[in-house]
Amino acid sequence: MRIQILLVGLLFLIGASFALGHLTDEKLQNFQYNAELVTVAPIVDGYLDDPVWEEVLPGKLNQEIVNGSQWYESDDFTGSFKAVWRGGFLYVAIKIQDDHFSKYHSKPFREDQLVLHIDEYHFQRKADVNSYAIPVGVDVGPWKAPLTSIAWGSDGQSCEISFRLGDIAEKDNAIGFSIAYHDVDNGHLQNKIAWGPAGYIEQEEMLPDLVFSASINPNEQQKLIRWGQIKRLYK
Ligand SMILES: [Ca+2]
Ligand SMILES: [Ca+2]
Ligand SMILES: [Ca+2]
Repeated sequence: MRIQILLVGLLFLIGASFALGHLTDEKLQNFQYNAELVTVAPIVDGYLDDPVWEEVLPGKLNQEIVNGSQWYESDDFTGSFKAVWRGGFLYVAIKIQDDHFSKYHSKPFREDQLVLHIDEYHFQRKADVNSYAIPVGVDVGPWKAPLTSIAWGSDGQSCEISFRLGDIAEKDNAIGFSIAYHDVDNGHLQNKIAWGPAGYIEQEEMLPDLVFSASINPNEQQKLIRWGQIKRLYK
């Protein structure tokens, strides 16, 4: 009987320390976006009409990272992203809706911003060197590597971004990745809404994973090749 109590106590202690010490890591480990390999890269023009974007699932921006609560889609803000890879490049498409677009006027805290982290060496930590503060609707580049280009649609509600990652963009490899929207309405920062696991907050230094996956089927490849050729005729 005493042994049983001791064993139960021991198991409880192990369980508690694991849960307390690894809670966030655990959630992050189970939280990732799979970017799919595509045969023809999307055209980085800000318009998400490339067929590749129809084939892949979105990651939703539904975590408020100032207070750590779930964000529900609303007129105030709704956003999502998709990502694919091809030939050493990662392509990210972002769709946002905002009731008040506060456009770029060189005052970072008075404008809507996308804040991305891309940790290509998978240190899994946020750092200035791997973060990008991107004003909505304009390309204020040049950007530091590995970001190579950004294009916005004319309404400022969609954009495409490419990152040159070379050998890092390889099947089953993982990088640290995060994406957040800083929503300024009527001159005031209202919310920061991110793609992240439940309970994720801004102060959390760990980044979720983006994994390079490959499971394309040949029929889709045909369609994509045609689309790439057709669209280039009009460029
Ligand atoms: Ca496009
Ligand atoms: Ca808003
Ligand atoms: Ca806004």
